[in-house]
Amino acid sequence: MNIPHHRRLATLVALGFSAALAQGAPQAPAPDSPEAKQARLAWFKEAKFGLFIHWGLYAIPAGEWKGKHVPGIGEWIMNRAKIPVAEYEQLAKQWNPVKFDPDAWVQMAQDAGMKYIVITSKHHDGFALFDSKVTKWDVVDATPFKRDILKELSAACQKHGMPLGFYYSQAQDWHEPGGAGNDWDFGPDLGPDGKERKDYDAYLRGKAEPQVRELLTGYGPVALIWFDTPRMMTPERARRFSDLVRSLQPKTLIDGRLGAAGDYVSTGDNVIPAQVQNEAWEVPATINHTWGFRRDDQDWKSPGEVTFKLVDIVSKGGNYLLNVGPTAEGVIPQGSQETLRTVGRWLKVNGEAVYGTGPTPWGDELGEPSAKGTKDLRGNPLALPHNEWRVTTRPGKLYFIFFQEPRAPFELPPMKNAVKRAYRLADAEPVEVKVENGRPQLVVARPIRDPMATVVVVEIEGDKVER
Ligand code: H79
Repeated sequence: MNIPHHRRLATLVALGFSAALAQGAPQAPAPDSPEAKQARLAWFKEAKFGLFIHWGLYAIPAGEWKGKHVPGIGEWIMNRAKIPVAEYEQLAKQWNPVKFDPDAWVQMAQDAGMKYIVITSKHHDGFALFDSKVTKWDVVDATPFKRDILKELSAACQKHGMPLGFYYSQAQDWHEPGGAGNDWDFGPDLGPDGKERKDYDAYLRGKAEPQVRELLTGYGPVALIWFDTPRMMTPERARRFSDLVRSLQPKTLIDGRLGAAGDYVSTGDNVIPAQVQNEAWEVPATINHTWGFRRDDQDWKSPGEVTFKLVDIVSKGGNYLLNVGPTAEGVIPQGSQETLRTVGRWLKVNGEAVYGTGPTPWGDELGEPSAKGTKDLRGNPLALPHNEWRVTTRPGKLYFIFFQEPRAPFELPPMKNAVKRAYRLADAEPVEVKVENGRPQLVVARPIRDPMATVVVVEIEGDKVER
């Protein structure tokens, strides 16, 4: 029954249940209500930094098929090389990641200062990393490894108190005749008339929906479901997934790519918005140039780049979901681990400026629009980013995060609030505040710079910046 919350209350009262209500069994707000959504989002807004894991059979070819280099993102190799299903299925026989150590993965995420993990339960190739009862195309039934990877990872996450979410490709499934995306075995998704040529609903009802049910019933609390590429997701089809998630685990978040509004907005892959966004949002991003492991891509972002992106995103109100692609043996590549662990050491000292903080009260420091009319490749107005500093907030506190030594003294951006005091976050060393022409300045003693970024905490009168 889908009666709006206020109407349901009215109905209950009319039916004479008012006494029971007055005795105060509090009604949970309806899952679609803004209150329920905000409650679900509380941990997510605190977390800021998550680990994305793309792992599947594509880690075996790792960017190469029959001795040929296949360009592009590694997990797309079946599509890019037009590998027939029957041939791709043979990879499962080679899946034996003997070095898979779920505890070590969760420990690494913790060392990196990451507060949640999202793993591919099934990517576009349709292969499930869990023991699914609705298909044999899964890790337990089709491989010599025979271990339910998600079961083991979820146990490790529960042990470490790490929230775990599942990526699930609901629309594309290149293994199934009714799934979207495989035009080399099953023909195009749409006819020349634009009408659907495949029995999508048979695929959705026969595989995708039952598998999402399995994920939400067999693996403990699921922090979020990360749907992707919503091809052919009509509002009705999207609704079937959201109803399933809400009915089985009302606390589970739904990302922004289901095909209907989720709990938060997902930006494009690797796309960081230029300004503060008011809804909860998340950037899915690569640490090199691929999601699934590619042997030829060891071009890891540096710890400094990752730290800048994290702080940039957080100062705009978002979360950073940063990906690693483990090898077919089950190892997270050493170079990506080194970057993440270095970021984690910075966060251990400076995390107060990141976790649970609010966005910048200003925004001018983020950058400026370029000369009138210039657009980027996506048609968005081109921004000229500034990258000297960012600011995050808590009631009564501002965290100025410097990526370059400011040309001292650093004039604080305009606010009516008086400044009480300022100090470096890393060592609590006081920073002198001098008022010049009515504007407070930070007299930053050199050297101010941590090789990554230096945080100066500014305590102000009042909770919020008044401009
Ligand atoms: O899971 C990761 C990607 O596999 C998935 N989203 C992230 C989180 C994703 N699916 N589709 N896309 C991203 C857009 C993909 C576009 C491309 Fe291609 C794939 C460009 C190059 C390879 C398709 C094939 C378009 C051109 C060739």
